[in-house]
Amino acid sequence: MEIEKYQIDAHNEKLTAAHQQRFSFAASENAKVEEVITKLIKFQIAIPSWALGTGGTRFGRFSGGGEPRSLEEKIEDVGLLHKLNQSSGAISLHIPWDIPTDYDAIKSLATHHGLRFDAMNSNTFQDQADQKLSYKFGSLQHVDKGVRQQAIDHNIEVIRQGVALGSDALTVWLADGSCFPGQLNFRKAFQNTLESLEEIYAALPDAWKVFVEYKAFEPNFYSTTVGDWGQSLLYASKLGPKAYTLVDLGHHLPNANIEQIVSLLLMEGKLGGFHFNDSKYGDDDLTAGSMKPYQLFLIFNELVEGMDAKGIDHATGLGWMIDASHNVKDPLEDLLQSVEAIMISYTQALLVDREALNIAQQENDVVRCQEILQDAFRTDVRAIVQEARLRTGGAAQPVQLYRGLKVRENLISNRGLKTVATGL
Ligand code: AOS
Ligand code: ZN
Ligand code: ZN
Repeated sequence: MEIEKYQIDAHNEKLTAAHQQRFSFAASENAKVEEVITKLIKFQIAIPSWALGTGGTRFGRFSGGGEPRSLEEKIEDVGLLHKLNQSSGAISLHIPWDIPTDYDAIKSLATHHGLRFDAMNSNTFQDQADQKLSYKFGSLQHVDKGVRQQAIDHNIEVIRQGVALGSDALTVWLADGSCFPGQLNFRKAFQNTLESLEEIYAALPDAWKVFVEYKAFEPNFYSTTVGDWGQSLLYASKLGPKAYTLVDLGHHLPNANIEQIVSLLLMEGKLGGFHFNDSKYGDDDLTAGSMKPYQLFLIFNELVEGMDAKGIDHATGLGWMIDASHNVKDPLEDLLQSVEAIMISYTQALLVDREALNIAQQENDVVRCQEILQDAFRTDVRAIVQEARLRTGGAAQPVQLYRGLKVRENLISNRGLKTVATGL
């Protein structure tokens, strides 16, 4: 199914008067509003192919229905999101779940929907049916060079596929680690992983980047070989200038100060990209901004401050992506909510009075510092985000229109009720 322009126009028309009122108030309150809107229009957040279907837990999975059954249908789904919000102009593929059969056809389908291919994701955390050696005890860290080589070759193959699609980055997330004390020699595991990553790094085309994603725990419960930003930064530094750390918001131990991590990685020129999501306990992969919106704002505050200090373009300087899983929500509605939450936090961060904050910091005026940050955080910027969306042809209220057009019902009647999309 496709959403037509006239449907968006009809929806927007009904909401124009109310929006105009809210937007003119927001504009009168914020001198920077036009500058902010220009930045919002450029800012695009990639959608991961594996977040388009209903996920599950080890206890079960409840199909939502109408889920994409092929790469083509995944691209169509992201196309629907982008039509509605004009901020989801990229898709991130996962190999081998999304291997294209016809590269040109896939590329032109993506172009038709206004999408580009974001970072490619390799998979050495599962055994595939036709696979010779098992990843049960790790992949790039494995004690057996044969297993390591198989995982290296897979990553190089993923780069090759990414090149064919016009992507320019590889994200490596490893499940490697150990479940029990004594199982692993930490130093050997690190060195094996580094050597394996070096071989993958050597296969990167010139303009490519590799993102090393870290995660505190799960599926290994005692140690993870890329367990935190320190370890990721160590790999990225040893590998060279094309290697960066990727921050997934759900991959920290409870209460970690993620905004400080982000600030320092940016300072070192080693922050590569993001996986946005939210969590209460661990790697919950919940809707961005659904649990800790203030944290999301504080992260964007550091991003804006750090990127501006270094003259890095907000839209293109880092890889922006969602990484989520949906057990109870309609995945497309959830992704619309995530993108909205990200855009809101970004807008609020753009509104922070930087000059005043600098002065307050210099004067150790702690109270004033907090006032300045919270003044931006407590500003209702929804009309500003909506204005940016309207100016690019998006829907005033994406979730409302999605429901009004009965998109899910349509997808179910086309694809069926009992569907399974490959993913987490
Ligand atoms: C796993 O926990 C990581 O967040 C990965 O980034 C991601 O979910 C996975 O690579 C998807 O296959
Ligand atoms: Zn992730
Ligand atoms: Zn994760």
